[in-house]
Amino acid sequence: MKIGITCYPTYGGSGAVATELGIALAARGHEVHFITYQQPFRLPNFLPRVFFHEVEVARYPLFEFPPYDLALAVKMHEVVRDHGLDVLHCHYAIPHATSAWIAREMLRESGQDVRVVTTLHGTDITIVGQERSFFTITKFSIEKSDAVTAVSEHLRAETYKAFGCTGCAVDVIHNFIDPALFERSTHPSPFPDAVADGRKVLMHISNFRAVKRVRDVVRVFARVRAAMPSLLVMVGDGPERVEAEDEARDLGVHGDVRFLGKIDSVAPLLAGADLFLLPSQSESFGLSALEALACGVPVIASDVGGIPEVVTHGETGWLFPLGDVDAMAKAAIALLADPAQWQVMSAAAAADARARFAERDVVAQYEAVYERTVARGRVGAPAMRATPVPA
Ligand code: GMT
Repeated sequence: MKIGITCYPTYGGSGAVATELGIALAARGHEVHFITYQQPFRLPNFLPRVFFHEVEVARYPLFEFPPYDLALAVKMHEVVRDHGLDVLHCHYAIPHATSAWIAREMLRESGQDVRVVTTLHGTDITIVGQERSFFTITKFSIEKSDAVTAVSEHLRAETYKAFGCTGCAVDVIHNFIDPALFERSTHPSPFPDAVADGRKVLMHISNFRAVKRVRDVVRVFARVRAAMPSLLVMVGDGPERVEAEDEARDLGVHGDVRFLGKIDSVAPLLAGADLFLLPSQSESFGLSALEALACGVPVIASDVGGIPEVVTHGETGWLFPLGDVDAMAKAAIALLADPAQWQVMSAAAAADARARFAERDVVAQYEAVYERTVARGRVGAPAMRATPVPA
């Protein structure tokens, strides 16, 4: 099939998933066209059957906010028209699903059609989509999609609850990992000095937005550091990085915290970690936690959103109430002080990540959605129950 993929190409889980999906689809013989405002960060320069179409937004002094969604719709229309795409797969509903709907309507004018598949990733439903300025267009665009998927059961339930689309068939297709890439034994230790000093390595990876609660990451680490020689590696960057750096200085542990900034390839880093921390306020899935598990790194996280679908409490990690840094630290200390239990949990993490979230199995689920959607043609999505616009 010929598949267009639109996503946020910048550092973040939805862009990573969309890009890895496109690469996997091309490897399976499909033709994949990325339609985004810049090359996705995980997309290597050249791959057979993979194409990149840059969305350019004209600037004009009258525009306080250049209409990216319109420019995206135009590029989608052009790429479908010129390359005969079967499907436009939009990752993150806002504004991608709306742009795809506009493109499909424009194509219809010239007798051409395309199927629109929308994958809901998280804050498009739980935060941004529920903003008054986006709610009705998000609901409309989900309803107009030919197929809708969500990355977790939790997010599907949130979609039904917030947008009232009980008539819509939202499929759950979890995020995935490439087992070969996230194989711990294939990567040399990235922290030989820490290993040599007998220090445990704790890690956090995110886009450092408020929802990730990076201050809690540092607070948990400070308690672990007081109990044993350890190092905290913070990967990524974003608005809360300064807060985390301040917290590290305030708690007197900044000498044992390394802020690496944005790193595209995280597998070599995760292969050197002993524990992964994800104390998020909200998380529809937690791709970084899955990537850690795949590298045999147990995860300590907050018991929120879709995280319990990824981390199995007591088997592949530990889940605690939001903000309970004392409980998180206590469990971290106990695990890191018990090599035998760590080994058991590490092996269970790597095995479970491969059993439930392997690329091969999950990509096949997306292929099945494309095939079903193309074969079925476009049927009107069942009407959604009217739900009040949030105050
Ligand atoms: O929803 C967002 O804020 C963006 C998105 C991202 O690009 O990081 O994160 C969401 O999508 C990821 C990939 O599906 C999930 O692993 C994250 O849990 C989810 N973030 C939230 O729900 C806060």
